[in-house]
Amino acid sequence: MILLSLLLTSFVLTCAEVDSQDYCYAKGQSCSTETPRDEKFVLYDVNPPEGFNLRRDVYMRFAIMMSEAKKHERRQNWNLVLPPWFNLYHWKTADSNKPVPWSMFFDVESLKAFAPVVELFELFSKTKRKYLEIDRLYVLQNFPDAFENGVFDDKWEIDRNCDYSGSFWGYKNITVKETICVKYQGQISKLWELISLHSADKYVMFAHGEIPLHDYYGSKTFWDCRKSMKFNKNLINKAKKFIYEKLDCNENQCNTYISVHWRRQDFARARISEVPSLLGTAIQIDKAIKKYHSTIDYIFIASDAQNSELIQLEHQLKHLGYKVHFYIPSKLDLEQFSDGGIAIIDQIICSHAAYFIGTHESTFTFRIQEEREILGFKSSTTFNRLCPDTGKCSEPSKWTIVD
Ligand SMILES: Nc1nc2c(ncn2[C@@H]2O[C@H](COP(=O)(O)OP(=O)(O)O)[C@@H](O)[C@H]2O)c(=O)[nH]1
Ligand SMILES: *[C@@H]1O[C@H](CO)[C@@H](O)[C@H](O)[C@H]1NC(C)=O
Ligand SMILES: [Mg+2]
Repeated sequence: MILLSLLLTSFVLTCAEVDSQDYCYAKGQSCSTETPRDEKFVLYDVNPPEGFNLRRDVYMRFAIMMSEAKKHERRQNWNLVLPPWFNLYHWKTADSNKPVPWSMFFDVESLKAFAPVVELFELFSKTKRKYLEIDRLYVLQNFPDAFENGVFDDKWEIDRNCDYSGSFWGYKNITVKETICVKYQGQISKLWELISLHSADKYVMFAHGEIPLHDYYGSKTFWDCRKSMKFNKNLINKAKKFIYEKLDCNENQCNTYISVHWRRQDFARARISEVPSLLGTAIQIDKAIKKYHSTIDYIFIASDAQNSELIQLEHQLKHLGYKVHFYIPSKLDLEQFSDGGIAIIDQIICSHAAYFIGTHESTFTFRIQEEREILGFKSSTTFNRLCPDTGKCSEPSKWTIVD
């Protein structure tokens, strides 16, 4: 009898809990003090000279921060605005002076399944005003000495002077109520301390979004976010078609070709001690194939090198008996995908190769390595680098997947 009454009480209690929740929903509001309609937005911008692939990592830091916010009742109404791709330094062809939405390169539905993100144009269509007024723009800056007293502490400090070096992606109708300069170092989640300084703010922006660091680089959440960064379908299809037609493979893990990311331009000029010469590149590729995949004779090369250099490298490798492939976009491809899309197609093709050799400390290479981890390649086929012709050649860092 006692047991039965105990059971009954707990049954009644459970019902009561369900009831009170239903009540909140029925009244069209969540149980928190704020209504779900009171949406708030974080915008961010990155140091203008930074390239596409570092920006992809900065996105992950913010996306993880916003996805984690969903676990806090009082942060649930925050969204992240995807900063348009604008005026990228490495994009030489096409009209790069127009802001490009993320859907051009990524599967935005997939991004949204990981974190509450919106494209800037979606936000525009939500605002009824003629301009978008940002409540607070925090311009982040590094501390002059990151290791004050010998330690790297997470900290921030309001500063007096600074400039916003960006241009709001070229939009003249974005304005700012107040700009605040902040010296900042450490994990990105500390940005909530800044946000809470003005709790009524609806639009908050951070300039120099590359300064805050990942809370946990390489964690499971990191990889969940990374997996959600699927590319736009048209880019995937284009790359797969090339792999099928030119490299004779119809699977995710190909055994018909090896791939190389041969970063040149500024790397060949300013990082002489880390990258090989043209001839040195050919010799190293040949050695790696002989050692690991002596039956393969297809080589795919992704590069930002000038045509004249590519022709020479191709010549060297052909001389050694290989069949060399580049993805050379037609005029139409270039119009459809733009420089940014072409680079992604190069990355996808590199990702599916039996064996990959990258360039030391290139974020373009890092993103290919992550993609290969997601595709399930053995790490030994992925974390390989081109070495300088002479001198030290350190092992590449291995960031392996956490499922
Ligand atoms: N198509 C193509 N573009 C490349 C390649 N390597 C570099 N680039 C271009 O140069 C930029 C390099 O900048 P970034 O993305 O910051 O990578 P990182 O400088 O190598 O760390 C890329 O975003 C591309 O626009 C390549 O192999 N193929
Ligand atoms: C700002 O201008 C762009 C066109 O330059 C327009 O598409 C956008 O809707 C405008 N934003 C707002 C908030 O009116
Ligand atoms: Mg770069």
